Parts: sequence; structure tokens; C-alpha cells
Amino acid sequence: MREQLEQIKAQALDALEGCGDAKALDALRVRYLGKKGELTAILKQMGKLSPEERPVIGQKANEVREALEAALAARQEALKGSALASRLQEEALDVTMPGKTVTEGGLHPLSIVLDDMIDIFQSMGFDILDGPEVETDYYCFEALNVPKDHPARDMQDTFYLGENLVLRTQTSAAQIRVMENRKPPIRIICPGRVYRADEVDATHSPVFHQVEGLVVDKNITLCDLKGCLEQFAHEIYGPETKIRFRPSFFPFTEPSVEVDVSCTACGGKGCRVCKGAGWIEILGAGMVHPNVLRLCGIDPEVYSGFAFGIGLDRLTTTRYKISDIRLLFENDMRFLTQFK
Ligand code: 2U9
Repeated sequence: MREQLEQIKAQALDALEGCGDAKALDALRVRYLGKKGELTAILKQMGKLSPEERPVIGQKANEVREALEAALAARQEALKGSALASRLQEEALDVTMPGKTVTEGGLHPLSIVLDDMIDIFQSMGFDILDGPEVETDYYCFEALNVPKDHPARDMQDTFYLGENLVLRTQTSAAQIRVMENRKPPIRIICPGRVYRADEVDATHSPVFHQVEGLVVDKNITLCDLKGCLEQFAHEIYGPETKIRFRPSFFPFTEPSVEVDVSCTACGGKGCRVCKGAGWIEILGAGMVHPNVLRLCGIDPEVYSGFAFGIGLDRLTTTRYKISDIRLLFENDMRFLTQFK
């Protein structure tokens, strides 16, 4: 039995020597010192020994167990040490390396101008709303007093998604939904993307942006429209800016006007920017047509309203002197980073 113990000790120490990871080490612990381990099996046979042999073998067995436990513990420490060393090597960090520059984003020029417009109209008590970009024929045309045979409905001008569905050509479609669901007083602006089947060039894009406004209440007049737009022009272009109304036509407003501001480059004297006119057209507007109010369930005998439509892209290109509208849609970083 003594030889058996010596043999187990030698075998176990040998195996421990070559043991390379924690899992194998645990297996060796079970194999030699576990309940069903080789050393335990020998100890179980101690009962068969004579009373003289028993303490001697018992002492030897204890020695072997202690030697194995110590060797296991030492191997475990050694493995821990080498695991740490290799982790440190793998995860080595060169703190002297230069850092990566975090490039700071900025707002798109359209967003900068839109944010300004939202601030201005919000300060005048307007709510900001949006609606679907895919609209029914009714909300895009019919409800805006654009009859079936109107040229704006031409397949050449509008993107049709089905017989009755179109990509909205103006955000007024969303305003109709508001008029159907809210009682006056109504004071809203609807900024958003709109679509027309235009060929792309320096001043046209099939997708562009509008900010349309609508005010409906008792006793709303063209003077209110003028005061509101004058305030807007002063905030956007400066308090010295003048505005003027020229008669125009839109099916959804009556009377309708085109609105010019005194040239922001020459102050009205006439220059290359305003082509000598002294004025620059910035938007269209008018008093909401009684048919439009009536279709939304608002009595035009009791209520009146004004509306206006501003092309956000045009406002942005004139503010930043951008010569080509396509730059607003191409996401070229060389262009966009100029607006930080
Ligand atoms: C409702 C009724 C009427 C909105 C209006 C215009 C005049 C206009 C153009 C400006 C440049 C479109 O983007 S653009 O090409 N818009 O001239 N828009 S009045 O009239 C409305 C709005 C809502 C219920």
C-alpha cells in the first residue's frame, strides 16, 4: 500500500506539472483527491490493515494528500499568474498613441432656417403641425378648391401612387385635416416635405420643403395677414425690411397675393441680386377661399382666415447665397460642414 501511495503521488505530481489550464487542474483534483478519487480509494482499504500498519500507512496517506494539495495550490497560483500575464499582453494599451478625433455634427441649412421660422411663428402664437406625405386626392386637391380639371392635377405635375393617392404637392392638405377637427380660433404652421413631378435643375427639385401657415377666427382680415408677414420679414431679414403685396391667383385663397420683400442685398435701390427691381418675391398668400372653409364645416359668414405658403428651400438658398438647390439634397460633406 505504501508503494501504491508513492506511485499515486509521483503520477499526480507528474500530471500537475504538465497541466496547462484551470479546467484540467480541477479534473486532476477530482481524480486524486475527490470522493471517488484514487487516494480516497486507498484510504478506504485501511480497515484491512493490521493495527501496527494502520498508523504508519495513515501518516503516509496524509503526507501524500498534503503534498498533492500543496502542489495543486501552487499550480493554481502559477496558472493564475500566467493567465494574467497573457491577458495583460493581449489587452496592452499604448497610452501614448494619438486619440481619434470625434467629428462634431451640425444642423443642415434647411433645419437651421426652419428652426428660425418655427421660433418666429411660435412667438406669434402659432402651433406647429405636420400630416401625411401620401395624401388622398381629396385632401390634396378637392378640399383646396382645386377642381378635377385643374392643371395642377396633371399627371405631369403630380406623383400619383394610385387613382386616389398622391404625394402631397403642398402641406395645406394637413391644414385641411386640422380645420376638420378643430374649431376656430386656429393658428398653425405646417412645415414639411412636398413633391412635384419636376425635372431636376439648379432651381427645381421633385422634392422640396414648404412652411404653410393658416389663421382662422372671427374678423380676420388682409391687414392681419400683412401684419403677420411683416413681423416675419423683420425677424428673418431685419427690422428695416419692407414688404409689398402684388395681386395673384391661387384656387384656395381669394383674394390671393404674392409677397415681396425689399432686396436684402441693396435695401431696395436695385442690384444684381434683385435684377434691378429692388424687391425679391418670398412667398404666396391670401384669404382662405370661402369654399375651403365651407368644405371643412366652418361657416364663412361667421369666420374668415388667411393663409400663406413659403418655399423653405428658396428662403435657405437666398439667405446663404447658395447658387444650386441640388446642394441641399446631395449630402456632400464639403458643403454641409460650412454651416456649423
Ligand atoms: C389652407 C388654405 C389655403 C397656402 C398658400 C401659397 C399661397 C403659395 C407657394 C409658396 C412657394 C408654394 O412652395 S411654394 O412653391 N405657396 O403661394 N400657399 S396661399 O394656402 C392655404 C393653406 C391652407 C387650408
